[in-house]
Amino acid sequence: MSKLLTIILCLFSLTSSIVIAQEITVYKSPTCGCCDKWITHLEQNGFTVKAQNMQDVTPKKIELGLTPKTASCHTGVIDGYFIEGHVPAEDIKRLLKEKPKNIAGLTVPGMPIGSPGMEQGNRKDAYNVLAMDKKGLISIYARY
Ligand SMILES: [Cu+2]
Repeated sequence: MSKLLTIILCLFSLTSSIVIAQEITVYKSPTCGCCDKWITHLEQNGFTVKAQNMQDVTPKKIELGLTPKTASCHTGVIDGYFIEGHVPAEDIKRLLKEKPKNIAGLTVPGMPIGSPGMEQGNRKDAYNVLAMDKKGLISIYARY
């Protein structure tokens, strides 16, 4: 009986932690169309999105250590990491799986054409997903 209970509790905590980890809060302007498209991309990849509309997302970005050079349109927060701009869902999943302790978040600065939520026909511009560490140092996390 107690063994069965342990198994059930384990399964329960496992599923609930997955659900929590997959929930992302996204700060964005209410009129941002590409932000909504990116949210749809995340939802299609299994994330639960809590969208928070605000007129100016800049204070949130500054609070998280983002600069004009590393910022984009919307700002997501998941599991203590920021996700800035049109970061592909795959990279967020990798981040949550690896849980690097020195990384503050991922960013795709600007709004590259062809990134998730920025589709324009067949055009795909090359872009990098950048990782920012807790001291603000940038490294390349993924190339597209
Ligand atoms: Cu955008």
